Parts: sequence; C-alpha cells; structure tokens
Amino acid sequence: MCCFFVVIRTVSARCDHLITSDEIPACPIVDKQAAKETKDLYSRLKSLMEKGILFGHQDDLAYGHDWYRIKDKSDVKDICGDYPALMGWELGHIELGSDFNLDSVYFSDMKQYVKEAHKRGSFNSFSWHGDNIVTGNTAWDCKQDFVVKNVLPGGKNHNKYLQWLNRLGSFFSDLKDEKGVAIPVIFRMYHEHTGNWFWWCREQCTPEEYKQLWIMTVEYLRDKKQVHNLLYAYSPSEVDDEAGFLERYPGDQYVDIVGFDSYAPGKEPEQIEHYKKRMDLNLNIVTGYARKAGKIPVVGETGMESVAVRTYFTEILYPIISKYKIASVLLWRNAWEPGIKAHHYYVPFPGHPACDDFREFINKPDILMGRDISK
Ligand code: BMA
Repeated sequence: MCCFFVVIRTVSARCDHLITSDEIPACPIVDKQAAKETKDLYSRLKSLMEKGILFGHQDDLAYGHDWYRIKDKSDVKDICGDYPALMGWELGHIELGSDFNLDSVYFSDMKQYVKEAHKRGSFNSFSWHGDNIVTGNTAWDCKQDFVVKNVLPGGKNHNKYLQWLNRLGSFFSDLKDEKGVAIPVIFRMYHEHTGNWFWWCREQCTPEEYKQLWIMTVEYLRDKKQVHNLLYAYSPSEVDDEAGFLERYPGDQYVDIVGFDSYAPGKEPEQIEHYKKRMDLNLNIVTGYARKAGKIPVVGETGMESVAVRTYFTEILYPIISKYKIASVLLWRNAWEPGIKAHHYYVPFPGHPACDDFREFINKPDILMGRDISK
C-alpha cells in the first residue's frame, strides 16, 4: 500500500461520508517502472470515470455472429455506427507458441487490432485461458487440485510454466504503435477464480497457492521479463461479501484494477432477479473496496447469452451499472463458429430483435463508445 494512501484510508475508515468526491487516491501502480504510457493509461481510465462507463466487447474486431476476419467489421459498429471504447482479447494458446488462440484468432491479427484500437484512443484488455499444464488439456480441465502447486517454485512444471510466461511476456512486449512505442494494456489474469471451472479456481488450489501464482506471474513479467506496459486486473466470479472478494486477493501492491464477472443465468424472471441482485451486490463490494484501496473498479465480464430478453440492455444492465461509478463494462464474445456456437453471443447483430434496445443503451450519455473518448 502506498504511503499517500495510508492517510486517506485512515480517514475513510473513520468517516466515509466526508469523502464526497468519490475520488480514487493517486496510488502508484503495480509496476513502479511502468512506461509513461502505462501510467497515462491508469490516469485516463480514472479520469474517464467522471464521464461515464466505457463499453467493451470481447473480440469485437476479430469476428462476430456469422462472420470471421473481415477488415474493419464489428457487430457493435454495424448496429451503432461506432466501435466499443474497450476491446477484450483472449490469449489462450499463446503459451504453446501457437499462431492463433483457442477461438482461432491469429495473434498477428490481434496485435494489429490492438494497434488500431489504441490509435483511435480506445482501450485493450486481455484474458488468458492458458491450458492445464499437467494434463495438456484446456483451462477448463479442473479435475486435479495440484496444478497451481505444480507450477509454483519447486513444482514439477515450474520451469515449463516460466517458458509459458516467457511467451506471454514476449507477446505483450511486442504490442507497439506505429512509432514503436509500447501500447499499454490491461491484463485480467486468472479470472473467475472463486468459481470451480478452471485449474486456478477455488476447489483446485488453496488461497495461498492462488496468491503465490498471481505474485509469481507479476514478478516474472515485470521484473524478469521487463514487461512494463501492463495494468493488472483482479476479477473473481461473483462473491457474497468483501471477505469472499479478498480471500484470494494477492495484495494491493499486486493489483491495479478490481472487478468481477457475472452472467445472467437465463431469461426467466427469477433468473433475471437473481442476476440483478448478484450484479448489485458485487458492484457494491467492488466499488467499495476500490474506493478504500485506491483501485479502479470495473465489471470484468457480463452479459446474457443470445440477448434472450429484448430489453436486456436498457432495462436490466443499464439500471444496475449506472448506479455505480465504474470505469468499464465488458460484454462477452459473439462467437463466429457456425452451427455449434450459433447461440453464443452477447451483443446483438443486424436483424436481431434487441438491436433498437442496444442502440438506445449505447446512446446513453454515460455509456462511452470509441468516439466519446477518441484522443
Ligand atoms: C468461453 C466461451 C468459449 C471460449 C472461451 C475463451 O467463455 O466463449 O467458447 O473459447 O470463453 O474465449
């Protein structure tokens, strides 16, 4: 924790109501040697919170419902005439040295998309569903409870895991603009760890092991690999209270951005009620902690698969998120895979019944798109 912040925290613990401006203290970021551009990214995210919430979409430029790899295309732009302010990207299989990720996006294309988005003044955030190093299966192979232990120092696959981190770090270091200057991005790693579906989740490792995995990754990328264009985002799946949020939290000195992932489980009224309650509760926890600890709060991932309720955006999502001061909300991907994943999309596409509602949501003054933040 930074010294400046200690003062604020003491004050805020005693008299929260006196902190009227909701301001996040100017806490140094995780990487003390961060490039100037990375520090600027943090400041910009922070100051844009005064203006509204950045709208984000996963893989927006790479593909969409029923299309793949068409230059300048975007399902969001096709409906609203503009690109999202935040682009989400996925790094799964970078660790294997593969040319493309687990959703068939070429890493070389991804670098280009990141560059284009950055040039427009938009933000880029990365998730990483790295494989299970023990079994060689996907990140979702979570039958063992020793994979994390296995990659920590002293573990059987520690050295191999460092090679994986090395490939990951090389990718980040290679994100450069036209002048060769590093493009600062957000790394939302080992997310949804309070769930039980990835090898780094709650039933798969102890809180201490999770924290060590996080710290080892930061220290490898930042100190060994000298990657200085990253902000680190912590994003569990929904939790019940602040204690649950912090159970596996690696510490304020290892986190820049705090958030959570939460999805509507279905379109039935009770499922929607459940989602609203969970979103509200988690927004409360995350924004409360962010204020105390000097972090930037976000919704790491959310959505309703197939946008199954036509008014999802204006009547369900917007009323909840607009109550809070958060930097961004990221909607998950519109899968391109024909047949098998035709129902797997989280924003509408031309012809979808939710288009008008989505447009209305995007046009709200506090929902920020690319044009609202262009430099
Ligand atoms: C999941 C699904 C998968 C995808 C993975 C990584 O939530 O969308 O189809 O492969 O994310 O992007």
